[in-house]
Amino acid sequence: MVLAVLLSLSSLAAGAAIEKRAVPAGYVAPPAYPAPHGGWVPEWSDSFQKAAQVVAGLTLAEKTNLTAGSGIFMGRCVGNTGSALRVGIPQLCLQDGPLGVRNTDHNTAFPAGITIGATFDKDLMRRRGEALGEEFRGKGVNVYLGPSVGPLGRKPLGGRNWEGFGADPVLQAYGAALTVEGVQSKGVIATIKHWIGNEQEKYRMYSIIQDGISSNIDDRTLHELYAWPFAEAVRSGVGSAMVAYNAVNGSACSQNAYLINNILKDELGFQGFVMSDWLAQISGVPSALAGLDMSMPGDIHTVPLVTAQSYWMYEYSRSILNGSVPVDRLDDSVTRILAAWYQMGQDKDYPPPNFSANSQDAEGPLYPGAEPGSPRGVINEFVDVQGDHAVVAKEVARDAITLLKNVNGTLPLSRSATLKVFGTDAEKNPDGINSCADQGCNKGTLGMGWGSGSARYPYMDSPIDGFKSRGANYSFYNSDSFPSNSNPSANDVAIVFVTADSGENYITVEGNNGDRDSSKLNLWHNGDKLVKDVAAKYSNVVVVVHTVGPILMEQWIDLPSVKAVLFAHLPGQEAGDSLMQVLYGDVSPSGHLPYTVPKSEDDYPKSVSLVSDVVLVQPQDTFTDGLYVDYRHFNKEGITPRYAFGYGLSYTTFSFSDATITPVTALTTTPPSRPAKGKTPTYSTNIPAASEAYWPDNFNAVFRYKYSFLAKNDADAAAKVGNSTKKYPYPAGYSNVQTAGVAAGGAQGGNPALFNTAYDISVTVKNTGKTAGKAVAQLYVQFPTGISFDTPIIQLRDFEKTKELAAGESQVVKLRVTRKDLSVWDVVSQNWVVPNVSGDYGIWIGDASDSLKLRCGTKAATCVGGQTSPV
Ligand SMILES: *[C@@H]1O[C@H](CO)[C@@H](O)[C@H](O)[C@H]1NC(C)=O
Ligand SMILES: *[C@@H]1O[C@H](CO)[C@@H](O)[C@H](O)[C@H]1NC(C)=O
Ligand SMILES: *[C@@H]1O[C@H](CO)[C@@H](O)[C@H](O)[C@H]1NC(C)=O
Ligand SMILES: *[C@@H]1O[C@H](CO)[C@@H](O)[C@H](O)[C@H]1NC(C)=O
Ligand SMILES: *[C@@H]1O[C@H](CO)[C@@H](O)[C@H](O)[C@H]1NC(C)=O
Ligand SMILES: *[C@@H]1O[C@H](CO)[C@@H](O)[C@H](O)[C@H]1NC(C)=O
Ligand SMILES: *[C@@H]1O[C@H](CO)[C@@H](O)[C@H](O)[C@H]1NC(C)=O
Ligand SMILES: CC(=O)N[C@H]1CO[C@H](CO)[C@@H](O)[C@@H]1O
Repeated sequence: MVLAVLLSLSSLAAGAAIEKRAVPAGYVAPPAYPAPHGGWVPEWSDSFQKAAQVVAGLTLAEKTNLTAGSGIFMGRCVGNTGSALRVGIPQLCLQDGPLGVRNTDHNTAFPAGITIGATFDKDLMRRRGEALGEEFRGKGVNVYLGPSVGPLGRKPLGGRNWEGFGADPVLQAYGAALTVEGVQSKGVIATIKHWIGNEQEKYRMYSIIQDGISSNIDDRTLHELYAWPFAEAVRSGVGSAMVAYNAVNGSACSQNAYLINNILKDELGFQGFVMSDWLAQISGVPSALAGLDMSMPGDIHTVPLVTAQSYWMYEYSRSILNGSVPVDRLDDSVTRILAAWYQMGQDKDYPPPNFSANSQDAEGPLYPGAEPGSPRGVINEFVDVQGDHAVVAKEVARDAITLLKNVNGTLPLSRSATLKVFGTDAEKNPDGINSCADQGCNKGTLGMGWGSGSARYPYMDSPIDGFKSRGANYSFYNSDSFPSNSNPSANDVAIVFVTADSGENYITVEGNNGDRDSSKLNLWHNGDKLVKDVAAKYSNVVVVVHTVGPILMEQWIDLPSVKAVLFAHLPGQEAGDSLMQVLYGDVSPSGHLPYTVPKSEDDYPKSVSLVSDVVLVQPQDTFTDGLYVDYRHFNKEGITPRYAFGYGLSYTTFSFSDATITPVTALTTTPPSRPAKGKTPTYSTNIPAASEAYWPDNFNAVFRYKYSFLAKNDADAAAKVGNSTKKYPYPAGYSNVQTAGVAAGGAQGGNPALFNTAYDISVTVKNTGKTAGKAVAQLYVQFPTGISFDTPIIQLRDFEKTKELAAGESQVVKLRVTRKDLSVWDVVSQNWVVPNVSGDYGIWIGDASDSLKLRCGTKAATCVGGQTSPV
């Protein structure tokens, strides 16, 4: 991210003025003040009490020290807050990324978010989270910078979709909530990110020359799609949230009061702390008033590294003394941060960091950002945190593998098959598995995308390793061009490995600036040609795809010799044996697509194309597609995709039968009224003494390090302003009176009645084939006809994976729909409403979004099989 800023600085045209391009008419970023105090839900009240007691005894400089990072590269972790050691509060270590501890060693490189999404397995989602939690804790990380659910996956070319769980809010929600629960069960604070609308990489950041892209999102779409997974993460008690780089409705997410104060902290009842993405903060006072609680990494966004400048730290101390930020706003931020720390039990025996995100050396500069001249010391203890996590990592990689085509039982392979293996993706990067920083290249087996969401591989179990250890009879042609010497013979099975990659914007890979702006939806490295060339010479071709998201397969998918196709997604370090277990039939594949695979890029609405070619003005990205993202769009427009969302074959077959639907909580048009907010800590409104921020005598300051102290003169001058008659000159629309809260709120995630089960559904899943396998029961809701809200034809609301069922074996799977699942967000009443309480909702069950043959109706409370799928 730093690099991006420096690059834009170097291309700064002298004297160029920033032209404002107005957001389209109607999109507004309304004021929303004050920031709600945290601590009002019962689950957090003990932690808030403990935190408030500590905060009451802190000096001003200690408080502001805890709300910001000490600067980029100013400690072992990617983010390091200031401390208050006088009262035993250490610096907090914040570290990327969603799939493993980034930039270190002896860690597990887990399968990416998109891969766990493809398992549709809630138990695995949680167990992967627990393993991640153990690793972050083992390295001494206080705050895990994941999971990511923004981007949602609106743009198929978006660079970071693979960090999240799939292009559907409910799939994202389960991925997020279960990851949060798993990670936090180990005492690590999880971070739900990026709030919100960060759907493309290009133009995401504010710089000297250009404002970050504005995602213009209407209120209903925000609630029903983009905020949905955040709400579920909050409901799981997530301890922190990260705001996105971009703007929403023209206002930067880091200081968008409506988004942070009104929606996240009030309506969704978020009790933890809100941090900025790295260098996303663009102002001091406005971001504080808008509800930001922590500035990361502490630098100003325009010239990091160059100076000790910060929007907060000493400036925050100043703005408290001069009365520009009310004292209770700072107190609330610090209390939220410490409450999260207590909530996870980090006050007891939490290890300090024992790795360096900046260096692989054992010793080196303690503060690389202060070089030359940083004090030196031990920076890496090389602690092995892998435990037995390779087991769950491999299970995820294996159970995500999605079989899309399998003609005539080509798969599983027979043990004696003669294999010809093509494509560089089958074997490790010859330059070294970690030779590209942050995996910023696509060379060798693709186990993850690039950027801050990456981790180093401790090893890479490649597909070739897998073939070797199986004793397969194979020849490998380590090239992405078809070789002339492969000597095809009729019984050979050719296995072709192909990829599509993407990542974060600060690295460009093969012309792709994070987003797949150059490759588009095509395979990389002329993969289409390789598949076609192989298919021209071999009659049994299996294609294995490692991909960040949807690709175009039209050039070869229907070729008669392309017999089988598998998406292995992004398997992390466990790419080899996980695939072998599926290829050779130790297990049946059980992954399902976490997005739609189109036939053409034109299948998508124009509005989800990447915004490009914007110079100096704020790029505008207006979400006119509304609710119609991914399969919701294809269904609405009647476009048949190549493979539908939720699709995935097995080596066996399943039936879904004997479904039941049981009303649990009777519906009403609007939910019962919310519980009142509980008591929150009370804070003094008196501006503290200027002396609380004075530099201590003889303080040994680190060069460029961000401190919260002010020179005596500066502090006194600010205090003089604060003590003037003009108290609190806050912005227009500002109020410092805490509110009772909006109707749609009331608990973590929103009004608790929203999550009441409306109907329990059960279905018998039977393995009707000859081999063992796991099925995924997917539940989609169809709203009743005749309602006054336009709704997508079907929407995923629940899913459950069966255990491995032997041939002939059955399992009764339990699913449910909540009040929220049957509601729409009414922008007028600002509440979730059930559009017709006595309406006949269709609750459709099947194993793909386009294969739903079992319908339960809410009106008659009966279920009928053998139906025509609604899409
Ligand atoms: C964005 O503008 C739309 C249209 O006026 C409005 O409904 C929505 O609430 C706004 N969202 C935010 C986060 O300000
Ligand atoms: C702020 O944190 C830094 C880093 O731990 C520390 O050196 C400094 O003394 C702290 N300031 C206060 C006021 O405690
Ligand atoms: C108070 O200090 C902050 C931080 O330096 C500054 O942005 C703001 O303008 C100051 N307010 C007044 C009234 O001087
Ligand atoms: C499947 O196998 C049958 C019998 O061997 C053969 O007739 C048929 O052409 C095969 N189908 C395809 C698509 O290869
Ligand atoms: C591998 O397969 C080829 C072609 O079927 C065969 O000639 C050769 O003997 C096999 N090698 C082994 C070690 O089985
Ligand atoms: C604030 O101002 C009042 C009167 O203007 C003065 O009496 C008082 O000493 C001042 N307090 C501080 C802390 O400067
Ligand atoms: C609500 O659903 C019931 C039952 O299907 C139907 O009779 C009624 O007309 C619907 N009301 C509206 C306003 O659509
Ligand atoms: C398990 C282990 O070795 N933990 C170490 C991590 O590093 C800190 C120093 O920062 C040590 O105190 C821990 O013992």
